[in-house]
Amino acid sequence: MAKKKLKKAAVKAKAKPAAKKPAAKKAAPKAAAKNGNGAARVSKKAFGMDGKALDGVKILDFTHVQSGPTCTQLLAWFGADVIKVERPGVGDITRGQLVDVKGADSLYFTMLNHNKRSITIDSKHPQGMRVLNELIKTCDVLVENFAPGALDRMGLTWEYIHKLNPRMIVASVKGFGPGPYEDCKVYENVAQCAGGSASTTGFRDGPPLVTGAQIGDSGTGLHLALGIVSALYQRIRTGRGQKVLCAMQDGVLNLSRVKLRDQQRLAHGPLTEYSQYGEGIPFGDATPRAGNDSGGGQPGRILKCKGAPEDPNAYIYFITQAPVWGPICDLIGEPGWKTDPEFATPRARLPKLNQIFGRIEDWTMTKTKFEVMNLCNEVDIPVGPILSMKEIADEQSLRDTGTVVEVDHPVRGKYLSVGNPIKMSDSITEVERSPLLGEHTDEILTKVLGFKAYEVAEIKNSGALSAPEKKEKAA
Ligand code: CAO
Repeated sequence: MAKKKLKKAAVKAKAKPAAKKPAAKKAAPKAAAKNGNGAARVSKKAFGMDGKALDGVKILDFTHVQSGPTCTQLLAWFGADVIKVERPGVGDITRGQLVDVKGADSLYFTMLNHNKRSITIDSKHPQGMRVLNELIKTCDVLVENFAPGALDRMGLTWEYIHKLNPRMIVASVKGFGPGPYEDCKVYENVAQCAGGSASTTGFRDGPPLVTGAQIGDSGTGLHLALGIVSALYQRIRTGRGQKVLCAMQDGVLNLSRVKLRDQQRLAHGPLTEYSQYGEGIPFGDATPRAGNDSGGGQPGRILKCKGAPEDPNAYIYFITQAPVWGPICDLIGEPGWKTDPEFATPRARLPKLNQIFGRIEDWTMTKTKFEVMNLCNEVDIPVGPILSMKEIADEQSLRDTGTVVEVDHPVRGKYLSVGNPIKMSDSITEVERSPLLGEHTDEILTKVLGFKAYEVAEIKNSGALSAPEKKEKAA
């Protein structure tokens, strides 16, 4: 698509000058400048051969755990130079969490910190602050997800940073936005609950449920990445940085948008596409848990396939979408339901969804989930086989697209990771292993910040870059 657009722009640029020759030289840059950030030329290099989207952008990455690292990993995949600042000796706490290979960084850490460089700095040490000051002057974006107030307590207030580098964008993940809970620390499931997701997930007669997808952490990291690139874009025009804040509660609510839609619909009557409507169960005053009902207004359920329930993933998501009702009836052997007034219309079907899905399940249970998928897709019925993580890990097509990648690590060896899910035709992602703790400290001090050898020695000898235990031993 991007290729098409660029081609169009090039045609436009050529078309104008054809009328009047002397105007030809001016017209091309003008036309190109119109469509965005002022690039005055159209690259002649092949797609994927002209660098990456965020080449030249330097990120001071003060993130830890999951939400912030997800964001900076994406920026790194788009070409930004991400310099991860970690506490000496310990580093990002996830390096040592859920360890599976003794002595190696955990998968929790390695899978969230690809393509970054690591420097260890004690931000509370005067010499550490000296290095941080240089990083602030050099970088374009500071990303952090400390507990509320922690950055200020380090002395890195917005005013301080903005004075040192007016172009710097300061991007933060917090649990809550301004308000009664702004000082609270927040983890994934806290956000899922506070953002409205848990109250609407699960079955009506069971407790609220959190989801396996990390919508609070990774979801908010994604939101923050979009905020950062937008701020970078605005900076081209304004020349100045700005604060970008993503609260995890807000991020989860944004992803639960359709449930706030349903909350408002309740004022105008029952939610007819929810199974409980057909079952005659009254609605309360808040959006209920909908089990596996589809959120888009079309009845849907998860049904057993051949092998269930012994195989916990031998299931398929089946939607009785109105436009494909005919093919569904033919497939399951109920052609009469196409014209029977008791079944022929979506409205007539609503009170009978249990009966209908029961009949469809009788059919799906005679086939594997992949057989059901093939048969349904032949007649354009969308269905979703429940794929286990094992099946996903083995799926060749995901390897082919780089969505699942095998990465080599010097300590743990080969492991699987999720690559960049965003594919761009002119900014190709190469997934590189996560850094060891402090692996790039010297390189960053000298090559990025330009400290002289004697300055590096001074900073190092001060203990600002090493673990306190080591300092004590040396003394
Ligand atoms: N040098 C010196 N000190 C450092 C440092 C460094 N390089 N890096 C961090 N620290 C210090 C901080 O300054 C802070 O010290 P003070 O409390 O004395 O100011 C301390 O380490 C702890 O930081 P923290 O409060 O952010 O970490 P925590 O483990 O107590 O809390 C978390 C973790 C995630 C709950 C909290 O950071 C938070 O709420 N973050 C915002 C929301 C978020 O991103 N949550 C998602 C996490 S993933 O589920």
